[in-house]
Amino acid sequence: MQEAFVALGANIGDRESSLKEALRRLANDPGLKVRRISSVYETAPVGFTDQPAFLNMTVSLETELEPLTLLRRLLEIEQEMGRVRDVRWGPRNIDLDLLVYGEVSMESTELTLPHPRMGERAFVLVPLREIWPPHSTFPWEAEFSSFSLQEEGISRWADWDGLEQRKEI
Ligand code: PH2
Ligand code: MG
Ligand code: MG
Repeated sequence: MQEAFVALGANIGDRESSLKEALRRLANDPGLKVRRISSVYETAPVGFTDQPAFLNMTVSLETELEPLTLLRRLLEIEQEMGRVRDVRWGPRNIDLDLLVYGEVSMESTELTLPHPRMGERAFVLVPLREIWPPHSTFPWEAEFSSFSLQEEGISRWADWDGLEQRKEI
């Protein structure tokens, strides 16, 4: 059994419902067990900045699926949820990114682990650090410490429990 970490993001449509729907699909997948769920953050767009603010969060999963199989399952959930890919780094109703898979380090055209740009992204590291196993060192602590949440345009939106209570999942 491996522990994998996934980033979720949404910035068009009903962002909250999209995160919940993605979580529901992960939780209902027989090959996956959702272990930890971060708070939800509202974050200023990075990369292509002329687009609406995102909601971002992270989850950890227990799985026996191989990394590529897990990646393909995540992309499949995006497809099932009607994700349209057009602008790179552009608006999306749901984005599921595989960040970390156990201790695996790999580089291929389809998948690089850990995710190659995660160290620069406060919208990834802030929710990821929240759910990182408490007794192991967070590998991006230096990058994390260099961020100012205000400068990065990140604010806490809700904790997951609060979000679940607002609307039925
Ligand atoms: N995702 C991107 C590009 N820019 N900015 C924020 N704040 N959050 C994201 O999830 C995000 C982004 C490409 O996947
Ligand atoms: Mg992404
Ligand atoms: Mg993606």
